[in-house]
Amino acid sequence: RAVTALSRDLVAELHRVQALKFGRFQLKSGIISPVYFDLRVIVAHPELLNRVADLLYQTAEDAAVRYHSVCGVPYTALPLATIICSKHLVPMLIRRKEAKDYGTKRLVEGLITLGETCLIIEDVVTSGSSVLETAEILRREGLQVTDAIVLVDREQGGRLKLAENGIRLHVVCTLTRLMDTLHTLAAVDASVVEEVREFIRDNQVTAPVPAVAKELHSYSSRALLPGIHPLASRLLNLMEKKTTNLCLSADVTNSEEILQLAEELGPSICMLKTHVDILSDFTPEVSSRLRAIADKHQFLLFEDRKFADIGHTVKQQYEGGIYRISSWSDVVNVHAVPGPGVVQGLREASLALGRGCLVIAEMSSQGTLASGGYTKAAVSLAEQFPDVVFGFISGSRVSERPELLHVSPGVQLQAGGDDLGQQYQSPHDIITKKGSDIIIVGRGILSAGNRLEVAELYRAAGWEAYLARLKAGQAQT
Ligand code: 5BU
Repeated sequence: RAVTALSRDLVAELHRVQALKFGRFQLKSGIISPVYFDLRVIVAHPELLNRVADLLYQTAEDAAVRYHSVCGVPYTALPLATIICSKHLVPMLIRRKEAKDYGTKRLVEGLITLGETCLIIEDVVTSGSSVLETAEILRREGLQVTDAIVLVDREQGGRLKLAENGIRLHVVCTLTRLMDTLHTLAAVDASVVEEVREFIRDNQVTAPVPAVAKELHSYSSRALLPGIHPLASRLLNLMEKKTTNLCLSADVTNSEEILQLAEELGPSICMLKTHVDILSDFTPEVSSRLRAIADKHQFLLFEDRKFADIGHTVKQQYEGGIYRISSWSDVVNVHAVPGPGVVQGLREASLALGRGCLVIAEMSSQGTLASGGYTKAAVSLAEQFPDVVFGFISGSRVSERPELLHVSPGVQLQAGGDDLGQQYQSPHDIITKKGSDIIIVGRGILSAGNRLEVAELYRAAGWEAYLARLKAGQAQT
């Protein structure tokens, strides 16, 4: 198998057209670098453009990467992706870079088939964040991203960051190799080679503390924040007291089983999430017994009802029917799609009974439409009703306000998903990287032989992640 690498004459050519420059350059991160790549210039040199595209394609071939489509990170890699797709008859996807208007405009152009794999093409990787940003947008559209091909790796830690996010990086040439080649071509002095070597050594992006960790203090201190919803305050306090940020999603169909789960796992959880409409033998007695167990073991009840109608209907769905949800469930959630009326429908009963509501800002399912502009609109809807809404259902931190809680479904210790579009993240990633507060786990626990033992594993994983986040936050301040 041919091993792909940047040949000496190609390096010389890139240097000649000034696609790489030496001096003092400010990078996106603000760091001053002695070397700078400007691959944009190669569009003026069609032959060179073709050769670079061929090398990228060959690198993917050599690594036996499998993919259905190709997406270039805008803008520099766009022509490269175009050439690859055109020559090898691969469907291309174009990621839009303009953030504006993304409520109305598509973020990705091309044919998206859920679950298919898209290969990312990029010119230069530094921290990996540009590749990751494109990968996240593609993933939100329901595509898989497993591999990225890059012409030059600046060796500052991007490879590791991408690996942590499930992306293998395949590199045509490292910065070190490139410098060696330039030196043998007498294009740069030994002193420049040394300067670049030192720069690489001193500018590693080692697992940065996510910005979200900085302002997120302990659960108990957030419980005291002025203006915090009383239910959020109660929840945060009981989490700290019981050392748990685990919410069990008790998705079983038999009432005795759910009561038994509540009783047995009650001490390990901060909240028990129900879908009462999947119980085949629901009676009002079930909800009142659940209520008693919740009070005994000090956890909240959360009926995952996802209200999505006009306020007038939602009010009746919340207070009436056979489930009379407001009479026993501390927490419910709403979709933002109807607008403020959906929260207003809950308001009266919620205030009278001391209940609270979460707004669904993101969903864990593949191809969810709750992203981008929709998520932003859901956040501003939530922030309008601090007396009713105390947080979000989301897969990441969507609001900066520390008094709002983020509750995340789609959590399992093993990565993956199910065959109906569910996608899982680990407790560690959800809490430390995504800045969420509470993990919701269903089948991760329910499918275990010993549910209590596995629930304790999840409790420990979630709590350790929270402690790690606290420590990282303290180190910053
Ligand atoms: P699982 O077994 O851990 O996949 O269960 C997840 C639960 O969370 C299940 O009850 C869903 O209805 C619920 N859920 C979700 O998975 N994703 C979402 O975006 C929302 C709710 Br909202």
